[in-house]
This record gives sequence, structure tokens and C-alpha cells, in this order.
Amino acid sequence: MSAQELEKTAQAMVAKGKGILAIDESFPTIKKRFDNITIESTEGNRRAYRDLLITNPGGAEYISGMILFDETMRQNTADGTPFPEALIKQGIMPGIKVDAGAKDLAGHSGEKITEGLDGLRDRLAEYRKLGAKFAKWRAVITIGDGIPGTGCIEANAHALARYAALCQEAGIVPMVEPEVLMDADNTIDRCYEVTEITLNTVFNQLYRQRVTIEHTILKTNMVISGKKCKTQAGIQEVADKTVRCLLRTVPAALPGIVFLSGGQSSQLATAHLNAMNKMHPHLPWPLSFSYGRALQDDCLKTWAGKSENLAAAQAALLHREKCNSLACLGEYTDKMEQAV
Ligand code: 5MM
Repeated sequence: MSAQELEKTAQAMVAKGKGILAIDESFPTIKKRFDNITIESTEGNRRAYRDLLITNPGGAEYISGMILFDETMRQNTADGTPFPEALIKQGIMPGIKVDAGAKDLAGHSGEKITEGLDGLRDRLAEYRKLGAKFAKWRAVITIGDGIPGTGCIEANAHALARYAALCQEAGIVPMVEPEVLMDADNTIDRCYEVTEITLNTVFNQLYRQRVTIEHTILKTNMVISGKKCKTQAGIQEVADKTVRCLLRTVPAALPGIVFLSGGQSSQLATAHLNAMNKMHPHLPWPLSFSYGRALQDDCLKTWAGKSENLAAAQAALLHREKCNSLACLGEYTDKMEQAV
């Protein structure tokens, strides 16, 4: 892929009113999701569920790309079409998760390092043949007593930069995902502080590893109160602090920023994105979504592993996609939820 093609792909990922659906749950994560609806995580059930997500009629109006897991990249729709091909036919770009997961970081109690650089060049070449246009790597930064430390942030930022450089070499757009977790009892200001240091470190490392910013997408957390914090910041405060943090850390040359939902409720994730775009309409980059749970939760519950629920589950997914598409334009209102 030429530089021009990489730029075109990156821009198409964050095209006006469009976002990314993350369906790249690894085996342990999809098992957790299926446990909630008491269905077994078999190859067949995972295929059936991903088929429903991938072939949802109308999805292409709101979704520019989907992030797949290795297994999903090699599976087919019910009529035998490979999933990547089924996406391309609808005008949706296939993406692939290429990290091998977050593991304990030696010497850093309570902190994680994402692995997966070994052999990545060869894996990227294969994924490109299978149709991948972009790839994702998630680094996990945990807030706690005395953490995160500089050692953890720097190690993760370095790995993200090495992965991103390999992606661009392979003609694949890197979606760089540093996630500051929102599970602890920290305030929104602590989240701001940690997110600011993390993003500064990540962009510094991307620069050092000669990653082209114009051919990169950032997937990041919002600046938000920890789930266990007694005082929960309101929608406006989350929107303002997130935008302020991004303005101070992210180069204007970046084609776009997409958010993860990180355990927020589906509606709150939409409301936060909407507030950012409504109150801050003239930013250097589009702000969009790349949610996993906040797009899938209602759909998964509605499906419950039963084929007779397929149409209703697809409608639930389409509704969330539409709400978030409007949130990209600052045009979402909570009245849209009542209409369902
Ligand atoms: C869909 O979940 C993704 C895969 O997670 P694991 O590697 O842990 O199985 C995950 O990377 C996801 O893409 C992001 O965390 C965003 O998802 P949420 O649910 O936070 O929006």
C-alpha cells in the first residue's frame, strides 16, 4: 500500500459520522461475555455471533471498519463468504487485533505490558493478504497506589511505537490504543494526569520510531472518574477535560481519534462523545468511536444465543451505531433512546 493509500484508509476510518465496531474479543474475553448470557464459548457460537454483527443490514451507514480477532478473520458467514470479504462487500474495512494481550510487567507489581512484537512482521504480511486494512494494539495502564510508574508507561509506549512502525511498513494503518483503565476509585483529575503523561509518552515514542502520524489513528480512553470514585464527574466535565487533555498531547496532523468505552454504560458513552462534538466543534481532528461493549451490550443480551432473536439483536446494534454516528456530529439527544 502506498503512502497515499495509507492516508486514504486512515481518513476513511474516521469519515464524517462513522466509527469503528470493536469485535476483537480474545478467547478469555468472549468467554466472559458469553458467560453473562449463559452460552458456551464454542467455535460455532462465536462464529454465529460474529456473523450477526458483521452482516447486520444497514450497518455500513454508520460503521467504517470492524476490528476482528485472529479466529474471526479466518471464519465465514453462513453462506460461506469469508468474514473479511463480507465486510469489504458492504464497504466496511476489516481490521485486526495483533497484540498478544497484556501480561504482568516484571518488577512492577500491579502493572501490565502488552506482548506480541515477536514475529509481528510475518503476521502482518499474512493479515494483509487476508484483507486487513488496519490493525489494533491495546496497552493497559492501571491507576492505583503509586501506579502507574514511568517504567510501565514507557515500556508500553515503546511497544506501541514498534508495532505501529511495523504496521506502516506492511501497508496497514496502526490504530494505537493506550487505555488508562477506569476501574479504580480515582478522581477524574487523576485520570487526566495519567492520560496526559501516557499520551505525551506515546506520541514521543511514535516520533522516535519514525511512525508517520498522518497514517495513524489514536484509540484512547476518555478522561473520566474511576468507577469506584464517590464523586462522579458529569457529562460536561468529562467532555471538557477529555478535549483539553487531547489538545495538549495529540499532534494536529493525526487524521482522527476514536474512543474506547472502557466499561461505561452504552448511553453514557454516547452522551460523552456527543457533548465533546457539540461543545467543541472546531478541533484539529474528528472525534469518533471504536466501542466494544458500549455498542454490543444490548445486542448480545437480545440475541442470547438464539437464532429466533437475530433480527431484534441486529436492530439493537444498529440503534447504538446510529446514536453514536449522530454523537460524532453532536446531534444525538437522549430522546432517541425513548423511541426504541
Ligand atoms: C472488544 O474488546 C477488545 C478486546 O479485548 P481483549 O483483548 O481484552 O480480549 C478490546 O481491546 C476493545 O477493543 C477495547 O478495549 C475497547 O472496548 P470497550 O469495550 O472498552 O469499548
